[in-house]
Amino acid sequence: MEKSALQAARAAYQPKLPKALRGAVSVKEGAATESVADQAAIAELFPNTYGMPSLTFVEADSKEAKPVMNAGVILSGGQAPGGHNVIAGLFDGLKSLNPENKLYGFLLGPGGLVDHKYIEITAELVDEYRNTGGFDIIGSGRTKLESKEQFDKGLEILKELDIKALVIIGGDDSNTNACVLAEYYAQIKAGVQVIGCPKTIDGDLKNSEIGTSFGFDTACKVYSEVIGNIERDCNSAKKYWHFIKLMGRSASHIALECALQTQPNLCIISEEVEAKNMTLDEVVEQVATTVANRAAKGDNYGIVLIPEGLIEFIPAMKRLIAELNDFLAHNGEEFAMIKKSAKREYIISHLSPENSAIYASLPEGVARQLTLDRDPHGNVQVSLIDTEKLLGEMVGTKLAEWKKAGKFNGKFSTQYHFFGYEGRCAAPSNFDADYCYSLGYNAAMLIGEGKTGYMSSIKNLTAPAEEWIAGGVPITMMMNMERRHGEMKPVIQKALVKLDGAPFLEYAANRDHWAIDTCYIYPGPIQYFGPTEVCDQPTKTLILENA
Ligand code: FBP
Repeated sequence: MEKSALQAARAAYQPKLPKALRGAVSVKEGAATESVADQAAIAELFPNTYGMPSLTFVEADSKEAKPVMNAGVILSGGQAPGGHNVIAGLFDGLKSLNPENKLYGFLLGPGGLVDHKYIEITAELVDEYRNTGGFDIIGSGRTKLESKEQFDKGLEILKELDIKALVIIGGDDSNTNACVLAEYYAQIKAGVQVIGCPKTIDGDLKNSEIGTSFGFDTACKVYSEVIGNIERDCNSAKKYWHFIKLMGRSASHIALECALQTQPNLCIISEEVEAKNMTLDEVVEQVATTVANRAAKGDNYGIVLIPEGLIEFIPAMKRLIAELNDFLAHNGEEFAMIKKSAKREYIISHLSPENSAIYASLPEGVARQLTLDRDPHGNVQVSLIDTEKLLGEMVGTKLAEWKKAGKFNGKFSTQYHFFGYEGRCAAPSNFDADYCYSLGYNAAMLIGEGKTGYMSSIKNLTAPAEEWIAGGVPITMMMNMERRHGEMKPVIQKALVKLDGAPFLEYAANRDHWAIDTCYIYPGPIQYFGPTEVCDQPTKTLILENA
């Protein structure tokens, strides 16, 4: 593979490991754990993997030779910067346990395990991908691993390749499935360990034991660079309002972090909209008021950040989507047969009066987007909904009304942007390069200790990498029971933006000032070489949460 000069230089970068993982390791067991909620129900569903202790690795005097073993790895769900380094760390960690160990990669996500599609990850292959972005070394996919048939089919290939441990790199849903798989293989005594790794740019897989999911750092820095560029353009020409939608299927962590890095005029936080029980019209009013206030001082330009999950957090829209989900689950085939031009009327005539009225009031494009296919986990594909345009157009309509009433006397021209795919495969920042390599290496150490049902955990992330704390967290510890497709299921609790958390409070303390004045910050591109305070800073979210 041909490399750019930067790629060639980055290939030589040796990611930093926590001190405890740099030589021989031994494991220290903590106290027994409990799930975050619904303890009795989770304990009953996971009799073999519930209540295990949390683990910490510490330096040991001498290295114990481990028997030869093969391992497998799967990349699951959306891409996130640093995935290749998780695999590189896992590969190096396995080789440090025993140079004869082999690593197999299942292709295009969990489906590769079920369909027996795999490659051996060799030293030459892994060297091609060190410190690069993307998941293309083996590809990723969203097949949901959940049925006994899939688990048994997977076990056939694991046995054939003599694989004793499987590492699943994924978000909350994929790690939930990893935990179910670990439990099942333990129950049937399959002799296969399952270890999870916390991945997602969305940043919503985190808790007391997992500081952040990998990829969040790089993705936010890439988006913030581009938002900063747009702010500068905006501040130069002073003629547009830019509506920028940012990825994050549910949680608004990406939008909030980018707001802290770039200080836009407004950042909508879905969790706040939900907590305040706001209607779509109230959200529109909030944006229009910001536009009008700036116009009153002659500033007909600005920046609005919008989290892509917003639509599902507006309580009335949430109720509409819930009814649509149920309705389409039961009537999907009939709906697919209806002529395109009649689909809207068909939905309107079948929903409850409240939801039907809301659906009918939505612009054509958004209404259609809400009926598109769900992802394999049953989620509306919010990245396909043009929320930024919906908001911009509705704000335009409101300002036109205000103009007639003499309440607005400015200009309102819009530009729309959606940042998501641009950042998911970016070359990892130093933070993500080090964090991901450590997560992978650490996963190998958990395998070496014979553990299953654990998530690889690296803590103390605002300190220099050598002081990071490596260990494992039982995945059951992160679980609670939630209603999914009409049934109560054990799932990893999603971490939404906390309205009493330090990152949101920091934004809330500054937003009135940022709304009216122009306080933009232009963060510029990720830097790899140079002073630590420029190259090795974690996100503001992590710094504020750990302050
Ligand atoms: P994961 O939760 O699997 O990491 O994916 C998150 C995400 O990047 C969201 O931000 C976005 O809504 C979604 O993936 C897009 O999915 P797709 O890649 O299937 O279009």
